Amino acid sequence: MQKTAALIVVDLQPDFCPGGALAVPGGDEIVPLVNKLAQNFETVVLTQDWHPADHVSFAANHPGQAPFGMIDLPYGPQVLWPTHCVMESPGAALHPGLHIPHASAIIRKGSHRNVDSYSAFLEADRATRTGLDGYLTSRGVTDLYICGLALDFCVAWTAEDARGFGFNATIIEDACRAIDLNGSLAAAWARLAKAGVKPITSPGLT
Ligand code: VGL
Ligand code: ZN
Repeated sequence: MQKTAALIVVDLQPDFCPGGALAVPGGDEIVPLVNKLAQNFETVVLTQDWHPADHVSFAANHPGQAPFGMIDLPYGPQVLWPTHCVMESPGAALHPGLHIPHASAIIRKGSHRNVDSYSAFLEADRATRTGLDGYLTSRGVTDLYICGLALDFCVAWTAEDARGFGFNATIIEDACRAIDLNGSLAAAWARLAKAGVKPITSPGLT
């Protein structure tokens, strides 16, 4: 892979894997493939979903609401999730099977109590930046390859925002798993196609 390409590994954390608080079916199955793919990239960025215990996206913080319901927040509709990826808890760690020693940055997102952040670039208020765009640009990166969890939420939002910041963006489909809540996977692919995000499978990469 050229020096201008980077791999973004989204939210590969125990809470998104079977047995975790917000388990994505088959989430842990992608770990060996992600480790292998990372060897092709000089720049690898890992992300961690990283919430305070009183985070606005947790159903438990809204009396009378149940997980997977919806509420309206000042920045728009918000899915209410089971409590997950509480900062410094074991479920919020990087997956113990991840072995990417040359990964050069870790972006933690969703740590502001009143704002969720599926995207690794922009929080859900669509205004607060994580700084990832500047990090990548200052390293001369123009092409992003994105994998991880969950395909229809954090991977999709990260890929869409990557396009918005002017990067070429490709999702490595077999190195992702999806939640698929109320048709969210099909809806995500429709938005991604519109944004110019390309899907690829890992054999097409090398
Ligand atoms: C995610 C729901 C809530 C994700 C994070 O990583 O896709 N989904 N927080
Ligand atoms: Zn979250």
